[in-house]
Amino acid sequence: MKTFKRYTVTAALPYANGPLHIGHIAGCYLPADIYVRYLRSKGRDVVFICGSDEHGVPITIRARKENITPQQVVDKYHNQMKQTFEEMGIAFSIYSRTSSPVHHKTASDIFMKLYNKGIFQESVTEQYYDEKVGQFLADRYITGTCPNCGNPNAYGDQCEKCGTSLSPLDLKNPVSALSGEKPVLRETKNWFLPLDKLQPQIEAYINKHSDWKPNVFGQCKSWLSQGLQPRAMTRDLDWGVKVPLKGAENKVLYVWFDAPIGYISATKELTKDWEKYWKDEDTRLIHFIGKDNIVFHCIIFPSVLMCDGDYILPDNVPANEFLNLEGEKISTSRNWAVWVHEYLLDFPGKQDVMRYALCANAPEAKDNDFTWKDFQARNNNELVAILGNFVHRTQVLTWKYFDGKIPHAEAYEKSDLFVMEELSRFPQKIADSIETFHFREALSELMNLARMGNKYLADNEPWKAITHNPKRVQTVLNISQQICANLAVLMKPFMPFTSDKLSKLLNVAPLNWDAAGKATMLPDGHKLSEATMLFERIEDETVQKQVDKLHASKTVSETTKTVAPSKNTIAFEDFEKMDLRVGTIVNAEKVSGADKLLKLTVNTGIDTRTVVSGIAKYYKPEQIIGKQVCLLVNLTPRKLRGIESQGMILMAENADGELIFVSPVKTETDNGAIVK
Ligand code: B3M
Ligand code: ZN
Repeated sequence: MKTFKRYTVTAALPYANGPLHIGHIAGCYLPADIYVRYLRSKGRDVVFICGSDEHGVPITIRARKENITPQQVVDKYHNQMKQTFEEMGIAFSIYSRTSSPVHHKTASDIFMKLYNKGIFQESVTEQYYDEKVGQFLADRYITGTCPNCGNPNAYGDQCEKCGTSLSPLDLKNPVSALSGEKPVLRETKNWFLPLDKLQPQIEAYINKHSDWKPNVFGQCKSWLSQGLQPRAMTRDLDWGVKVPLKGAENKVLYVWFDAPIGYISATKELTKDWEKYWKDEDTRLIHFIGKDNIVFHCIIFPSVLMCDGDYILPDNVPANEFLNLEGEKISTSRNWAVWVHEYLLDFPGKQDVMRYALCANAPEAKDNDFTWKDFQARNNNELVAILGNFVHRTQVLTWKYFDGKIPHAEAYEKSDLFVMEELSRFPQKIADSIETFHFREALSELMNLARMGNKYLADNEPWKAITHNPKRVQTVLNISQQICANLAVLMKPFMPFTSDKLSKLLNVAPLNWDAAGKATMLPDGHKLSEATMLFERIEDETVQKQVDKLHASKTVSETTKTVAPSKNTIAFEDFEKMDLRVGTIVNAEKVSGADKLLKLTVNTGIDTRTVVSGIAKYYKPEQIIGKQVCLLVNLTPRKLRGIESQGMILMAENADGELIFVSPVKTETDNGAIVK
């Protein structure tokens, strides 16, 4: 493997259109920070680059919603995000912003360089135009029905329900989000990056990186296999980096052209020496991102860099999958999120607990779920019970028996030698995992070191040995303290605040990675600082409060803003005609040839009957067997796909257009109970 002289590590530039939530942190900022802190600890030359992405439609959409200008939006959120990152200990070398003059110049210079090289293809295409507001419509400003799944609220670039990427022309019944009117098609000229022609070069580049994470490499291959298409690098919008060409006055650079260049601009702002971080083959360029940004970082940005010709290409793009929250997708618009700035207020001084929980449960290979229960368990059962407990016992015993001074280790026994031998392997083990972007694994190795310490104490019982063999206690506590000192070094990338706290407890200056692995980090007689706890328990009511807050502040999605108008009133007698009951689904199976339908067997309390329900898209049979539901039992039976359906299950359509059960809230309601 090639050795590099220096590293340029970037983390995706978050849109400055709202506060940061834990999904952002888990997705790319925390892994990037762990990686960089590790490299710094190894004494490597590294710049860690990030900043706000202040262009693009997400900003203008926000501005419209808040009824302020796009500039006001980015000013507001840029500062807030910058502060949140700092407080979470995400230690960028620079946190810049794409509205900076340096960035506008850098992006437009690179655009002009490609233009002058004759790279762009000028094409006139038809774009949707809103005649009422006199504006071309960005893909995101057009909504309509998804041709793939029928979601009526799909966007012009993507259907968020089925995940298909779309172009505005694919949508059925398109509507302008600006005016609510039906848009018209109008011709406009734009400059396209001919990805189709670049495909062979890009393919060669991707193929050299089959070591990338399977999710990343796989996505690239699938894009390539579909055949790359030219992509417009300019857009008919008024917010962004102006296109530096005559006749393009009302156009800006495509946000995905300018944003990754933001990494370069920020490095320029950071250091006069920026070129070596971007143009020297001995520099390793690594982009940490979330999975929705893969194609932009692995295909489009490298294409731009290749066309420019002066830059190195990304050597790795360790993208994470998504983090869900309490079983649901994190959603800004539905306010289903744990906002980091709120966490910091609610849990002062507990940055590392969240860092730990997010890393231990990071969506590295698949989407993962954050729950407050898991957060509590990670804290109580791991940080407090394993790591904190080991360090605390070691400190307290050393104070008790040796007045807070590191005792001299007398003769080593076999078990001591074994522990020291194991200890010597941890730095490399953890480093190997970090260097290959397996941060969960790295963190669990760190905890294994603390576990080993606990076991060592438990096996040797210094609290008993002190009465008959104080010399033995000296050795045991000496080694235990050395483990603590190692922990302080090795935990730093993951839990920098706790690492500093532990270094203070041990009364040592923070040390670098290569100092670890030895059982001689603390010399005999070294005086410790007073013993305090590293972590404290988190009680049930504390996390319950967070869960309650989450549910209470959940808002109904904007996508359901078209709430159906209420129907005509009916007489009570009419309502009474409906026989609604609680029943239990005792069996469920697919209906062959009908991908929407499930054949359910329901115990209604009255009888056990068959109900055919159009919910196959939302539930797998095995998920719903045993579930209690409400159903209408006196509906005239009707045949669906040859099966007689004897009733109807009550379902509600949620904000994402999915059907969810209307279930009795208290479980274990008797089947047959009347719903009224
Ligand atoms: N702002 C997209 C995002 O936040 C985008 C990343 C830019 S990285 C150059 O998902
Ligand atoms: Zn769809």
